[in-house]
Amino acid sequence: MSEPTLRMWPSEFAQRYSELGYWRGRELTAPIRDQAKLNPNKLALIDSAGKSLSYAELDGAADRVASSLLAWGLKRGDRIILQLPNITELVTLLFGSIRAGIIPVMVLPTHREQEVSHLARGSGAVAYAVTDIEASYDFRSLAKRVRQAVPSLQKLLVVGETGGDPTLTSYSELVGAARDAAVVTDLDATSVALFLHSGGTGGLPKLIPRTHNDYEYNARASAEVCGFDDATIYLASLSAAHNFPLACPGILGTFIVGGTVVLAREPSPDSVFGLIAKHRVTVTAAVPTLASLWLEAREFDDADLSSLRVIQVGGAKLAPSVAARIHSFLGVRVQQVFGMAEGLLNFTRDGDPIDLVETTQGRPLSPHDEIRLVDDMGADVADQEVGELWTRGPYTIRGYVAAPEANQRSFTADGFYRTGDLVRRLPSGHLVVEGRAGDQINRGAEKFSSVEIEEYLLDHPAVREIAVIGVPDASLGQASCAVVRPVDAPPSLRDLKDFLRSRGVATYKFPDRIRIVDEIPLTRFGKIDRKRLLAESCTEDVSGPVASPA
Ligand code: OOB
Repeated sequence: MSEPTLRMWPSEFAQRYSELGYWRGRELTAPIRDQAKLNPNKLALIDSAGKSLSYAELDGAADRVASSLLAWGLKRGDRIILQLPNITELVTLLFGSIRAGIIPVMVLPTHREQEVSHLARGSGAVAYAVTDIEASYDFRSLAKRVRQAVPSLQKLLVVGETGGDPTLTSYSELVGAARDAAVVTDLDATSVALFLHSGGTGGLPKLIPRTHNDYEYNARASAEVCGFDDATIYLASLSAAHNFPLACPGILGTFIVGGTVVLAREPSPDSVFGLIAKHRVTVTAAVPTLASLWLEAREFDDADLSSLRVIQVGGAKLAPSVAARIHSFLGVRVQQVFGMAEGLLNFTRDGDPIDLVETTQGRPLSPHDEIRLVDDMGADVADQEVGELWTRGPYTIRGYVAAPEANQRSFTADGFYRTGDLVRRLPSGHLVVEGRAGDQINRGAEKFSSVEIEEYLLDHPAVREIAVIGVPDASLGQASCAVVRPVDAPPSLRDLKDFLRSRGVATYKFPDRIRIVDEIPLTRFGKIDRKRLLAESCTEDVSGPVASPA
């Protein structure tokens, strides 16, 4: 496919970030090679199945994966979709691809045909790596359906059983056959190392190009601010396809300082507490709903968590009461992290007063993160007023891939990313997230665009008009509510969910509630009046508990 034009940092910014020593001109996996030389036998990685790799083994595995993928027929610049749980092979495939100059596209295990096909088309992916069966879902069938829908994507790699299907390639056979040879890389550090995906505004998720330079800085600077060192034992409990556990500081930040990463295949309290006790984990990251779940479970669990010093919490707003309980009940320090796959990260710091740690979402990572808080007209708001957060800096992208309309909407002419977050800044520089502008729903830290779901549901025969809105919810922060003007007999919530499932949409985007109306209010520009709908709120909860499986 023809290369989509990437919007990158103008040369004067690139030069400044290099001169400041933020951008080091190194390939993203080079720090692993460094550690393999410095501490070859140090434990780098261990997963829930007990599979472990020293730094020398991790470095060797990345080389073997790199040469295997090239021998398989992939070329530098090709894109490979990675959709795997937190297992060793996710890490080796990620670093092996990057080292070979094959660009991984990070997809969540919860994504289905709609999301994966969209990201595969947008990236022009030629290969797709999945597991066999995970949580009773057959990812091989999903991969085959996506292959049928996306002509560029022909090569499917399975970590696990191929089930005898000759059109699927087995990871262990492919990589097992590779010779041991260090891959020599001469990759341009200003080029794209990997693609993350956005939570989505105005439709389906978009591709976020992260370069070797900016992503290495992202992880290294995060590790420094969070005090990670070679004694750090980091537990990745959230999906490693997400920026937070991957590089904030996460897996990559831990490797940069020579610590140890533990991978949790699933984030249930049993699994996580067991791993913390077994591996003497010192730090982990959670979204607020997960942190609350751990807190509840801790009432009945006496696993030895004495090694744990910090829980980083981010992805959605953390209630101060939950932050306080993590301190008082778990005896663990909380660090709030307000970040985005597009770049900007904010952290509360170790020495911050406790009230700032519990009630703010931290302050920017880099001295060169530029922050503006603006009103509807793009003018700076007064001190301590709420405004929309705009940002640019050494690790915040300048544009999405192949998304000219989104770029027009989400980036200013002078390169600021319009986050859509409504934020207040305290005199200390700490930011407090007060809400969101626009159409994004943040359901327990899983984000999606209401417009995307409205578009699918408009095809439902019983739906004449529809608006999907985020409504306050005690356990999820926000739940989604479908406000429906029916054609005739109203559809049930179950009907809508079944319809979305048949379309191959990720389950977390299914509405939690439904409200039947005679009319959907519109603004004077003819758009759905979300503010008015929200004010009327979704009181008719016919779905039962929102956290129940869809
Ligand atoms: C993280 O990244 P994304 O890309 O999944 O979501 C970004 C959005 C932000 O724009 C904001 O709306 C929300 O998620 N968010 C928070 C938050 N952290 C993220 N809202 C309130 N409080 C927080 N602490 O979610 C992400 C990426 C890197 C590190 C941490 C989170």
